[in-house]
Amino acid sequence: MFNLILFGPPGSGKGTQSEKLIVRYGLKHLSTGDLLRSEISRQTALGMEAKNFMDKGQLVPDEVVIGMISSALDENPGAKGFLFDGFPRTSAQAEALDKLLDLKKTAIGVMLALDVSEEELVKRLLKRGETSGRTDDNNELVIRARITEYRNKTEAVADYYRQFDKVVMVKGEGSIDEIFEGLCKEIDNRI
Ligand code: B4P
Repeated sequence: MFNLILFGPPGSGKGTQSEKLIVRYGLKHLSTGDLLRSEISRQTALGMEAKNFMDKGQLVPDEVVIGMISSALDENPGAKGFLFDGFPRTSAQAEALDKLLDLKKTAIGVMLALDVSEEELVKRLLKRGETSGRTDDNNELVIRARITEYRNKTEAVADYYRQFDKVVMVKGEGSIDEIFEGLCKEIDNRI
């Protein structure tokens, strides 16, 4: 089983690259952003709670996302491996993920971290906001708040995996195909 984390700030291309990586490597894609948006569109109690945080550019509470990931792991017992996209986003989430994977006698193989400048992130998210209908993409103040949450709470997650020598930085600017090849090279070296 090969499990990887695709890491990076909001708008760094995690969702975009995940779609391509799961096809090439046959991994199960677990995106907490997609899972939360699905809860919102179905107007569940969890979705309504999450929306309050997401609309302000804040992270959803740890216990909510950890519970969602735990269920998703249980629902996919035969997976060849998992691609975690947008999770873990806090040190508490990282520790919880390690424990969940340990129970399944597996672990994270590598964290691939996409490196993109803040100005490029804002440009990409505002562009997506023109068509996505996502309320967290069409307001520059909310986008900046998401980047601040990333700097304050999420960046430290890379330090957590650095102690186990599992982090690889990958260039996140350039064409989607160029970035994809950079990611594949790192995976092929480890798989
Ligand atoms: P996510 O859904 O994870 O959203 P994201 O970080 O904005 O998206 P992503 O990084 O995948 O977008 P992509 O770059 O692919 O999270 C949304 C919210 O959910 C969070 O703010 C938080 O509130 C909540 N949440 C999610 N997970 C959580 C967790 N674990 N804990 C707590 N809260 C959580 O794409 C961006 C744009 O760039 C696209 O339009 C794309 O087309 C474009 N793009 C991609 N690659 C490009 C390239 N190479 N060149 C030009 N444009 C490119």
